[in-house]
Amino acid sequence: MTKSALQIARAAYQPKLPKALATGAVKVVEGAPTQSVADQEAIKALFPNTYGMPLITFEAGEAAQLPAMNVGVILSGGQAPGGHNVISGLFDGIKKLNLANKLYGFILGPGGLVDHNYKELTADIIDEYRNTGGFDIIGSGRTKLEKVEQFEKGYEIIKQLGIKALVIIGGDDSNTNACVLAEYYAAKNYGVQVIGCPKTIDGDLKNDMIETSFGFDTACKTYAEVIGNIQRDCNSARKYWHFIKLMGRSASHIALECALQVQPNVCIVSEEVEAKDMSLDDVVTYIAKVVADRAAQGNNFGTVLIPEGLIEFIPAMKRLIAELNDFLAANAEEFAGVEKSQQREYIIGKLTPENSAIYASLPEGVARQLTLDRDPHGNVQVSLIETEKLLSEMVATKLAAWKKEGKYNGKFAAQHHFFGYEGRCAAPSNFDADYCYSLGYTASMLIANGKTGYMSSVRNTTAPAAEWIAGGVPITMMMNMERRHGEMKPVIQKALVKLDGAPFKAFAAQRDHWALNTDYVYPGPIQYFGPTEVCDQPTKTLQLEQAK
Ligand code: FBP
Repeated sequence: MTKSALQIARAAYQPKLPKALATGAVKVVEGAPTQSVADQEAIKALFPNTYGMPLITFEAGEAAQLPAMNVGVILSGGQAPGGHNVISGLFDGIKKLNLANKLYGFILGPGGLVDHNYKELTADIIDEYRNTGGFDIIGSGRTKLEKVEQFEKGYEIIKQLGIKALVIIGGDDSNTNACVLAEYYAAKNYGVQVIGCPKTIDGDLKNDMIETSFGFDTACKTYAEVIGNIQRDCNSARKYWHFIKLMGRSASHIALECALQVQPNVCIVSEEVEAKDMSLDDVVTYIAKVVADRAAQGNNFGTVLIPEGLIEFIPAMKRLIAELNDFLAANAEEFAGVEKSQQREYIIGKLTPENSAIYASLPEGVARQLTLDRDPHGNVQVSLIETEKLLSEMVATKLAAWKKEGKYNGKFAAQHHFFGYEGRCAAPSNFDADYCYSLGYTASMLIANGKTGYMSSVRNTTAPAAEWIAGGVPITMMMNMERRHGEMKPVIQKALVKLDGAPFKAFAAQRDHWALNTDYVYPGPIQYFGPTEVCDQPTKTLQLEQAK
């Protein structure tokens, strides 16, 4: 494999570990028993073997040689920078406990466990992937591990390979499934432990004990670099408005973090749109107003950040999509028989007046998207809607109307961007390289101490890595009951942007200033070598959340 100069130099980087992990073995300090965040009785009844376990913190212990054990690892869901370091930390952790320990990787996600598709991860393989981005060491997949037959199929290969514990690296859904699996194996007395690790660039798997999910740091820094470059271009040519959509299936953490890093003219936060019951027209009017105010100062350029999940947070759009889903499911044949050129009018004639008016106001392409490309459950695939184009087209229409009324006198030309995949496999920043390696190493210690149903936890992450606190959090502690596909299910609570949280408040306090003034920040590329204040800064979100 040909490597870049950076890859070669970066391979030698030794990730930093919390002090407690540096000696190899650890002393376990147990805290008080825990409760789930809500619905305690229901969760307790569903997880009788793994509910109520204590929080765990590790302190430095005596190096010890433990009996040999084998461990399995799975990468689940969307890629996030640092996955390879979780695996290398896990590998180094178990090898430190006993050189005979083996690590098996299941191929292409949870499906690899069910289909018995695996490979042993030897030192040679691990060394190829240290400090690199991507999940390609074993691949990832989105198969949901939720059925008893899958658990049993998995157990067959686990037994065959003599695996003592399985580490599942995933987001909220994958860790929910890890918890269900841990409970199942515990109830069956199979002697198989299951440990989770918090992954997702979306940043929405976090709580008091899990300060951040890994990959968020690198992904946001990668997007912020490119947005910064666009802002400099925009401030040089002074002729374009850039509409930039940012990944994040549901929560707006990525857009908010990027806004804090680059100080754009506009950043929409979906959670605020929902809380204020804003309509699509309200969002468009807000952006158009900023464009018009800047134009009045002679500035016909700017940047607008848009979170990927926005559409589903606009209450009126949510209602329109719900009615469309039902209508098209019930009238699929009739709709298919309508001439393409007549479909829009046909839909307008069928919906309730409120939804019909919203549908009629949508640009042609978006309206068509809402009636096409449904997923296997019959839902509109909102992530395929080009929100950045939708908003800029609607802003253009509004500005044209204002021009006629003499309320606006400027030029509006838009450019569109979508940043998502560009950041998911970037080489992990120092923060993610260290954090992920520590999470993996922590998982090995949870396993060595016989724990199951725990998520690997590394806290105090705005301090230098040596002062980070490693330990474990019972996954049941993060759970509540939510309606999914018509049934109440135990799930890990998704962490959306809190409007009373420090990151949003910091943004809200400055956004009017950023809107009118060109006060861009240009973060530049992630630096892997150099002064600590350049290379080791955590996200603004973490810094603001943890500021005392
Ligand atoms: P995870 O929640 O699995 O970490 O994935 C997050 C994400 O990157 C979202 O930001 C994005 O909406 C989605 O995955 C894209 O999914 P896919 O990789 O299947 O295109």
